[in-house]
Amino acid sequence: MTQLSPLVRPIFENNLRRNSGEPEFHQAMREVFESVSLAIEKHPHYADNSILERICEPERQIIFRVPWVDDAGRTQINRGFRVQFNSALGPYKGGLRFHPSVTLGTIKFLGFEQIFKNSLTGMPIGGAKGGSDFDPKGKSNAEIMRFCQSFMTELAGHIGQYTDVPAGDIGVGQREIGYLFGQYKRITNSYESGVLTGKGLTWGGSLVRTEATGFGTVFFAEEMLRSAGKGLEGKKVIVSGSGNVALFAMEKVAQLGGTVVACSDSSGVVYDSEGLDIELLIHTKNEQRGRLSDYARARGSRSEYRDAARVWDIAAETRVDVALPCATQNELMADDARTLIRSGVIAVAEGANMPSTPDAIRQFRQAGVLFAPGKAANAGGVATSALEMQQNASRDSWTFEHTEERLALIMRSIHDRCAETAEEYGRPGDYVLGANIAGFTRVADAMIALGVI
Ligand code: NDP
Ligand code: 2IT
Repeated sequence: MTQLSPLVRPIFENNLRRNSGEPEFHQAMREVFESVSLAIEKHPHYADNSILERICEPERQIIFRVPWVDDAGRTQINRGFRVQFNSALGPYKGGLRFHPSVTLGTIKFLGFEQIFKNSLTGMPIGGAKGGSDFDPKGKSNAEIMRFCQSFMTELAGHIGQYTDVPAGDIGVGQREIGYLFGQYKRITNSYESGVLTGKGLTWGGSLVRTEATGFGTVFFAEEMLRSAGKGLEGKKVIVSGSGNVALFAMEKVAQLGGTVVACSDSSGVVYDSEGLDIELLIHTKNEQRGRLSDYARARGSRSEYRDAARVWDIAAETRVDVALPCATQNELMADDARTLIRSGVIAVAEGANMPSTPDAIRQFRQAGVLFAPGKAANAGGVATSALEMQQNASRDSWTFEHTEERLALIMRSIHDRCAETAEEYGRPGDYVLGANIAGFTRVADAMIALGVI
């Protein structure tokens, strides 16, 4: 691990003490500190008025009990979270994650990343994240609805179109946003469309929001490849996960002429050396709420399902040009990075939040692999959420083509902002450094302007 500069080390060490038992939050902070120390060296005023200390301290953290009754009539208890991290640039904005692994530390790492990601979009949105340790797997539709209603009964008092605008993340898609929005509307007796994003098209949603994170990740990968004189056309790609982000990343790869040969879920991997049938995959996952094993069954002998396998191991058997980790944090480790590098990988773009461990990123950097960190590459989701808010505010709805064009432009400008910042700091091609510094300086400038609050 590289030593942190003395400019930021005492702040980081103090933060470790004050946020004990939150290793993912520590990891996210450390990466930002490594980059931002260079910005402080160059522009010392960024150390004034404890900007870095303040940026690491959430403005508000809400933790609440979520009681609900299951189909057997038993009372169940979960824990709900909303961490409103930073509102210097606009109302708090960020998703809700429902997964049994969720802790306060998980939500803090995600909320912290969201500050810089939202800043990079250039749009007026602050950073937040929320969620629950509720496990949606195996729950009936009625149980999901009762849980969402109970969750929103508590959350409603803390959000609003000018205050905090949640959206989806792992385990929270359009169905959950629907139940959450319904309960908010009922509690407030007001049709406040802009309070949540990721809504359905007939009740205030935006075209392209469903596809946006995956599409945006692939737009970013394409920009990165283009800057190296290459492109996705003809490339072999593997993707981890098979949820919202992964599915639409795969769709866009196929549209741009690449071939996705493997993807995964938490149970296993599907591998098809000729390319996955993306349409069937989307149908199986989204229409049937099926698993990858169901897809493999429907696809027949053309695809191979490997129970409990790791998707990155596929790179040991076949050439892989591009990897898109789109499942969850710390899912791509140093050994996986080495496997990918040996396979010939030239680009990695993170659709998930912090999917690569610091050791894996170091491997990619040393091997000269183009590497796009999640806070830049997956920003298309939240950027399109901001476009949904714009449409809600103007009571308008845009066409698919117009909205996708806006998304593509935003991803290009994020790419260029990261690349130019990396150049400016003497580290051309270092998208991690570029994303962290460009994200940080915009928030820091606003915080300085708003005074010590
Ligand atoms: P989904 O719930 O739609 O899909 C998650 C996928 O990842 C599923 O295939 C799931 O498998 C797999 N997965 C989740 N947790 C684990 C785990 N602990 N181990 C192995 N596999 C796992 O979520 P999204 O696609 O929305 O989110 C994926 C990632 O993208 C997350 O990191 C999220 O924070 C990030 N992201 C999402 C955005 C969005 O707009 N939705 C925007 C930006 C980033 P299984 O079904 O078996 O659990
Ligand atoms: O991690 C993310 O950026 C998201 N889950 C999307 C957040 C949003 O508000 O659309």
